[in-house]
Amino acid sequence: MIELLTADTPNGKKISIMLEEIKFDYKVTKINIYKDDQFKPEFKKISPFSKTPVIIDHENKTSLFESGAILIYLAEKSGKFYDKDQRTVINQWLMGQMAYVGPMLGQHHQFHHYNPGKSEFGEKRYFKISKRIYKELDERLSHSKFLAGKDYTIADIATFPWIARHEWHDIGLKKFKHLTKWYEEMSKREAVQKGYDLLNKGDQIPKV
Ligand SMILES: N[C@@H](CCC(=O)N[C@@H](CS)C(=O)NCC(=O)O)C(=O)O
Repeated sequence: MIELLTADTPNGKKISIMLEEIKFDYKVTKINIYKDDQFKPEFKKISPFSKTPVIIDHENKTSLFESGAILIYLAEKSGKFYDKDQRTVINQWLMGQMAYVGPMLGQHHQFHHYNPGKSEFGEKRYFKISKRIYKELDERLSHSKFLAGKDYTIADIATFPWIARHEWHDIGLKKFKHLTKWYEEMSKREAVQKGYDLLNKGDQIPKV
């Protein structure tokens, strides 16, 4: 059994979507990052940067932090969404999500959604970078069905929950027709819908 310790955020939803996709038995333990649960000593033991998500694989008593590393672990364990012959390409799109797409959109959330009016520089900077990311993903998806090629992979799973925050981004997802097509295709998947509702509260994937 896999225990997913997380807050209900895009990084957490990556893992619940993956667990639904591979049909592993799992349970979610909620970490309340707004009440500093992530800094508790027992959590820091398995998450040295005090970040969610983390998983514990109770079958072999292994714990993992960093959502990209967790996706790779689950993909290798299940043999799904990480084809051996495609790994060079999948890794690039996965690392790009981890190092660029997620952190930049995350900053855009901070300045534009949570703290508007506090820093003109921050708001402008991350708005511009976020628009650029939409354009770059749209361009990639104009000639590739999924991010890493013709198959749905962990790179798509990692990116989807960030684009699912499109209403917060105020960029206008529908202006990006290839990104929209990819988003709508992924939204139709039952596992994506179930995993998106990480805490079973009835959370629906935002429509375009
Ligand atoms: N690169 C990390 C980022 C994780 C991350 O930023 N987690 C946030 C929630 S989405 C968090 O735990 N924040 C609490 C804090 O920084 O104190 C991953 O992808 O796992």
